[in-house]
Amino acid sequence: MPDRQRAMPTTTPAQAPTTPSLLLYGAVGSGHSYKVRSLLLLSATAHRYQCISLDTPRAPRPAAFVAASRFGEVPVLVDETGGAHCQSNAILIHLAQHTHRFGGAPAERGTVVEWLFWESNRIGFSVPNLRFALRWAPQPADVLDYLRARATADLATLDQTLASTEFLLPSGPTIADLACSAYLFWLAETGIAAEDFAHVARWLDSLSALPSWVHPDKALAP
Ligand SMILES: N[C@@H](CCC(=O)N[C@@H](CS)C(=O)NCC(=O)O)C(=O)O
Repeated sequence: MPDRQRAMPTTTPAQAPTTPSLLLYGAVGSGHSYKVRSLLLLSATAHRYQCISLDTPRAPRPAAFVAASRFGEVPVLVDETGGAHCQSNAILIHLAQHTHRFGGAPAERGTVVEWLFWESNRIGFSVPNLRFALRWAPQPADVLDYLRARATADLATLDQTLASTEFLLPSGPTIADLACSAYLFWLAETGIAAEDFAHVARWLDSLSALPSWVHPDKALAP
């Protein structure tokens, strides 16, 4: 073969597509999964998403998920080292630290964590359980009343805060907003009208207007 035909190509070969090493396990209808998926999408963090069917009992779920999920729940984030991160708000903190996105200003970090703890005990308890009871697991009227009263009180807390600020923290949207709002995009399913909490409704509009925001039904689809 003449030398000129054997010469190395002078153009750079096309890069083989790289597979993102971050893997998020989540599920349709899971606001806890949505918090994490939303942060990954809003921060344009490369990742893969695998939808776990929660209709499947825990043991026969995919073996890699079962091995990674310390508590048997979604979400789970598996990182580039193979380390598995569980509990949605802990994952949010981990990702905010690593992406330097949505963590809030340095002086706000303590308040962000306070909102995350509030969320897990209040709006992340009341609204999901009310929705779950109404959609999938019927409960006695007393239980529904209890959950509805809690949800209403939690929405009032958010509404009061959001009356004087666009997002929960002054610097802009943070993981506190992503955590506290996750289930509220399905609020209509609880029979509670977001319009009754005008500042919450405006806040949800602001969040959904962020670049790369995706509604949970689409973000969590298989
Ligand atoms: N505290 C957990 C709650 C996670 C959770 O409740 N996950 C639900 C879906 S939203 C789940 O995996 N349920 C199925 C199961 O427990 O088998 C978190 O914040 O991540």
